Parts: sequence; C-alpha cells; structure tokens
Amino acid sequence: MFGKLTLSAIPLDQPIIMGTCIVLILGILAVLALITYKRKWGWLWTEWITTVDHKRIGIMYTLLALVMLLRGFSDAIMMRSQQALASSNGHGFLPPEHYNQVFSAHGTIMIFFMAMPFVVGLMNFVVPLQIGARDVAFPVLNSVSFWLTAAGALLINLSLGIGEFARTGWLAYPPLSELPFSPGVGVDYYLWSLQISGVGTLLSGVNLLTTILKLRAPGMRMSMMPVFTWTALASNMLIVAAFPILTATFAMLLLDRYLGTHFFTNEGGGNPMMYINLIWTWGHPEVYILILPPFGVFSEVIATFSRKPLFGYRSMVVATMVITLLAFTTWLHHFFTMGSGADVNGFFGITTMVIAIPTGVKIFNWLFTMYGGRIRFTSPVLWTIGFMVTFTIGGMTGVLMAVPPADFVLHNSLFLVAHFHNVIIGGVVFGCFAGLTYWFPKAFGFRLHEGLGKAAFWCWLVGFYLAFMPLYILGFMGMTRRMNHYDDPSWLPFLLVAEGGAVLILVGILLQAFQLVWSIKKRHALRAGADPWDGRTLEWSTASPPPPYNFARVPQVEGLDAYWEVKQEVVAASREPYEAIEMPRNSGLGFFVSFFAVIGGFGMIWHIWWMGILALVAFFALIVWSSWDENDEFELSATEVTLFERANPHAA
Ligand code: HEM
Ligand SMILES: [Cu+2]
Repeated sequence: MFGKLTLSAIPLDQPIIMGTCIVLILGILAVLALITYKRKWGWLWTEWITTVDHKRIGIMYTLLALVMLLRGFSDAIMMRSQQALASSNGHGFLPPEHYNQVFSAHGTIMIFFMAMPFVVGLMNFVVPLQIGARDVAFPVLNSVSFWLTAAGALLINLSLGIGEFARTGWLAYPPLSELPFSPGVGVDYYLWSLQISGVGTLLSGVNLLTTILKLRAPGMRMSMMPVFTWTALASNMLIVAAFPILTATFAMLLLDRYLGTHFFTNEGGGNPMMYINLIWTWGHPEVYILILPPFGVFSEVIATFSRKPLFGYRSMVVATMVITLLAFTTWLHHFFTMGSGADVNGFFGITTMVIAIPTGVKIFNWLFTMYGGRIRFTSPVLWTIGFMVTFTIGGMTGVLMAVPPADFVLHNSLFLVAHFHNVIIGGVVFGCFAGLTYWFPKAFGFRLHEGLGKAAFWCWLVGFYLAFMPLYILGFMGMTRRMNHYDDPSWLPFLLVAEGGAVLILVGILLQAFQLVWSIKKRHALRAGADPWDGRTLEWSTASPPPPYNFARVPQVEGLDAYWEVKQEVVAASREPYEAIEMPRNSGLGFFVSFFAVIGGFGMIWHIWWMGILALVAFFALIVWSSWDENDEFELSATEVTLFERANPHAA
C-alpha cells in the first residue's frame, strides 16, 4: 500500500535533522496561523497563487530563490564548520554519509532552486516591461512554469524529513547513482524533483523566447532591444536547446533505476561516461544560462549610473551571441581526465579559451562606459564593480584549468571548487543582487535601504575572498573536494580562514534580511517614483509598481534607450482618451498541476505506484481539460485605466 515508505523513513535518531525539521514545521505553522488570523487566504489566492501577471510571478520566483539561498547557505556553513573541526584527531559533527548528503544538497539546491529561479524571476519581471509589452506571450503557462519549479523545490526539500538526500554530488554521476550503489530514495528524490522543475524551466524558456521575438512594442527592432533583453533572449535560447538534453538524460537514469535498463551501468553494455558527456552538454550551456542575464543586469546598471549610453552596444550583442553558440562546444573540459586523447582534449581546451575573448570584450565595454561618466556609487554599482574584479579572477583560473595538463593536476581538487564559486558568486549571485536592488523600487514603489545594502555588499565581498582564496592554495596543496575528514594538519589554518569568510557572508545575509524588513517598515520614507534612478529603458516610464497592464498606451519606440530619448524631448503627453484593455484572467491551473506533480513524484519516489500513477494521470488530464477553457480573458474598462493613470502620474 505504501511502497517503501515506513516510519523508519523519518530520521528520528538524527538530532540535527530533527531539530531543523521541528523549527521548520513550527515556522510554517506560524505563517499559516498568521495568514488565517489576518484573514488573508482569499487575498493570497487571488492576488498571488492564481495570478498570471508576469511581475508577480517574477516576484514569487525571486522569493523562492531567497528562501532557497538560506537553505543552500545553511548546508555551506555546515560543510565549512565540519572541515574546520575534522582535522587529524577531530571528527567534526557530520558523519561521512551525512556529509555526502550535505554537499549534494548544497550544490543541487543552489544551482537549480536558488540561482535558476533568481535569474528566471528577474527575466520574468523585467523583460515584458523593457520591451513595452503588457505581459508574456502565454501568461497561464508562465504560472504553470513557476509552480512546477516550486513543486520541484518542495519535493526535494521533503527529503530532509522523509527519507534522505542523494549522496552522489550535485550531478549524480553513475555508476554511483545507479541502483546497486545508491539503493535509497535519495537519487529518486533528486531525479523526480529535477524532472518536474526542469519541465517548468523549459516551458518558461519557450514563453520568454516567444515574448521577446513577438511582443516587442511597435518600432522596437531587435537592434534597439535593451541589453538585458538581449541577454535574456540568449539565455532562453540556451534553455530551449539544452534543457531537453537534461530531461532525456535523467529519464534514462530513471529507466536504469526503475526498469533495469543499462544505459549508464558498467555491465550489460551500458556506459557511465555517456551520462557524463550528456549531462555536461546541458551543464556547460547551463552556466551561460545563469551568467548571461547578470551580464545584462550589469550593462543596465553601468549605463544608468554612469549617465551614458552603454559603450559598444553592438559588440556587446555580438559577444553575447558568440558566447551563446560557443557554449555548446566546450562540455568536455569537465572531464579531460576521461582519457579521450591529446587531440580531443586540445580541441576542447582551445574552444574553452576562445570564450574568454567575447567575455573580455564585455569587461572592456563596461570599463569604457564608466570611463568619463559621472558615476553614482549606489549599491547596484558596488555589486557591479565587485563583480568585475571578482569575475575576472574567476575567469582567469578557468582559463588555467582549460589547459589539459594543468587540469590533470587540479581536477577534483579544491582549486576547482574555488574557481566555480569565484565565477558563480562573483558573477551570478552579485548580478542577481545588483538586479534585485536596481529593480526593487520598480516592483514595490519604494527603495531598499542603501546603507544596509552597502554594508551587506562589503560583508559578501570580503567574506567571499576569505572563504574561497584559501581553497585555491589548498587545491595546490593536494586537498581534493568532498572531504569529510583529513589527516594533514597543514591544511587546517586555511580551512579556518575559509570558515571565517563563510561567517562574514552569513553576516551579509543577515544584513540583507534586516534590510528587507527595515525597508518595508520605512517604506513611506523610502518611497520611489516611476523613475528613481533616472533610467534609460522603458520599464522606468510606467508607474512603480506598474499597473497590471504595464502600459496604458503601448509605447512607440524610435531608437535605442527608448525612454531616455523621450525624456530629452519633452514630448507633450498624448491627450487621446484611454481605451479598454484585454487582460488574462487568473488561473488555478499552475497550482493544481503542481499539486499533482508533488503527489505523483512522491508516489514514484517511494514506489507507491497507485498514488504516483493516479496523480500523474490527473496532472495530464488537468492540462488537457484546461485547454478547452475559452473564458480566459476579461476587459479592463477605459474608466478603470483612466482612474489608475490619473492617480499615478508618470512620464510616458
Ligand atoms: C555563499 C557561500 C557559499 C559557500 C561558503 C559555499 C561553500 C561550498 C563548499 C564548502 C562546498 C564543498 C566543497 C567540497 O567539495 O569539499 C561547495 C560545493 C558546491 N557549491 Fe558552494 N558555497 C557557497 C555558495 C554557492 C552558490 C551560490 C552556488 C551556486 C549557485 C554554489 C554551488 C556549489 C556547487 C555546485 C558545489 C558542488 C557540490 C558537489 O560537490 O556536488 N555554492 N560549496
Ligand atoms: Cu563548462
């Protein structure tokens, strides 16, 4: 009846896990009680859960990312503390099988449920506003995408209290992830959660791609698109091309585990290296899916706060597109040690180094934009400068590892761990924070407190260098990654410094949490108008927060930096009366579909076949049934539009 699920699935003997679970359950109950007490259920349902408004969906993605950042960071600080304690005779507080789950959980959650939702959330919120559109191309599908991502996040986090996390690292390499070596439910949690959220990501990619190609305001040729929109276009092209590979690869591993096929086994004609080739054919493009939109954020931030058009717009666009193409030609640099021979390794080493050229072009463009500009050193600018320095160091260590003989020495060492955190924190995370502080006033109508934001930035920056520079040295000293215990006492001082860095990052995160609470409390004093930064692109031409329809009159675009041009010209406001606007209706489809996805995934993970199959049938039935729903739009009357526009004056 309940498959493999018994009471012993709950790790009652593990005080750390049980303590965490109790705190989490109490926290969730408190939130639910508060919502009930304040009678906010109806509001939550109509304004958020069933919304199809791209801005609200973007905000929910970002919120999910911030919550998952806390989870991923808790794992990180546990690992840092373990390694600070587990030298020579010390054994730390995490036994090996638990440590393996912690690094797997950290990597998986940070990439799939922190970085991805953050980037997708920013794109969702900003892109339609930047191109002068009223929403994305398929608003209901957008909500389905978000809820599938949330479903994946929920499912994988259930493994904390029911069952276990995979111990196979963030990419679950076979043969370790095959049934004989990982008989528990950890890998199944991993696979089903990522399949569900992966479908969500793919659908969102299709949606944003269509939006950018089809819904640009009249007059906005592709050569007039803001750079963030260009990078979003590139990122979503990569999503559409790469995510099906991930889904197919995981599907094969699932078949191996559930039906005894031999795609990636060692025996029966299988080949584990096939998995590693496939997963990195997705995986290398994935790093560009994550980094290109932050490149776009930095471009917007630099242009705005230097009060200059971006230097080298065309070369920026070309560089972005070159990176997009090259992203698919470098996957083998993740396993030079496979033994494919000097020629193959040489080829992939060179393609990897070639990517440094368009990236360098971008760095110089940003520098030249700042050169001679009247720069305002706001916190988005600090994140950007922190990025330029940090990312350049990370990029150079990447080029170093693209040299196959060097990689043979550094492969799987802490040097690698330092390298990828160097680019992913210095690039993606800093970029997301820059974007968050930059567009926050647009989303909510008030700014985040600057002083607290700057303090958080400095904690993150200094904390990052303390936490990761020692790992480069440790890598050269021979310390491999994923170690629960070590016997070489000369490593300890470096690991202690790294622990200090992680604690400083923790202070940064706490400051950010405080910044959010404080800014909400002081929102009247921090109130921002439509255009708080003197922006250049269309999102700043509508009210903050924008009305559901974004633009009362669809803007007419005549060139690059569309809004900046308008501001220079002092155009007489149009006196034409407003017209009624067709709006998409709210939809519960995303929520219900994801509900069944969680139940279905849970059933499949625990081999509760009736539950898994029933829920998956319900999942598909709901999608098919909803496609007959034709009553999906309503009209917002001209009077309502006029009332809103009169109450919220803004330039265009
Ligand atoms: C915020 C501070 C962070 C700290 C202190 C930190 C620390 C660590 C540590 C100690 C490890 C394990 C190293 C080992 O193998 O021994 C690790 C692995 C990893 N981290 Fe982070 N990390 C942080 C942020 C991030 C972020 C933001 C991401 C991605 C967006 C990320 C992605 C990963 C991945 C993919 C792994 C590899 C997991 C594996 O071995 O399978 N980390 N991190
Ligand atoms: Cu790569």
